[in-house]
Amino acid sequence: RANQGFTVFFTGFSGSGKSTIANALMVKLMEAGGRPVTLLDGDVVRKNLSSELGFSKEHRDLNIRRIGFVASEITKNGGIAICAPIAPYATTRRAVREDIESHGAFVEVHIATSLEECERRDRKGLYKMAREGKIKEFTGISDPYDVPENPELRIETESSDVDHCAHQVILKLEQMGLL
Ligand code: GGZ
Repeated sequence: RANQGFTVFFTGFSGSGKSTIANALMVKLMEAGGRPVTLLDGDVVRKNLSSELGFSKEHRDLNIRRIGFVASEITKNGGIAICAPIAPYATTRRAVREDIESHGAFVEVHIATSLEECERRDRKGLYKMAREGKIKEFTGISDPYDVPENPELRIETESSDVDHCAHQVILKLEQMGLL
């Protein structure tokens, strides 16, 4: 078990801290050494693998299924995949979980930063544009987000720093016998 492949799948709002925590986790896993780690970050995937897609339910689902496919190939070959899309639909997350669990472990991590906090930070100004109607179908504002009911881990970012959040994932992976 200790050398089986696995996927850490982050989900949460835009600006919740998924990318930041995913990057910190990647550094920790690489320091731990030995195994290749692949980060499939939301905006990098959108630029390279899903560049023709928008944000309708159909397109978001396609995007998540593509990410899930790549992660399952990595997991199958004994690697570590870290995914960090919004992934707003529970049924799509479930489908990806089932695909990956046939090859290794799937660790769903809900980055539970509240919408209010994401909008207050508004690092990229996207929430303001969404409120003004300049961006349509914006998750949390004019598009749905299904809160994960049974994630392996839920992280409250408002009370701890990035390093602590990433460490919580490491502890969970150890607890699951994956590290
Ligand atoms: C949500 C959007 C939208 C809409 C552009 N809704 O903070 P960001 O900028 O870097 O993260 C968001 C990213 C979401 O892409 P994902 O591939 O993670 O979404 S999904 O899992 O639903 O496929 C945001 C930006 O793209 N963005 N328009 N309408 N986020």
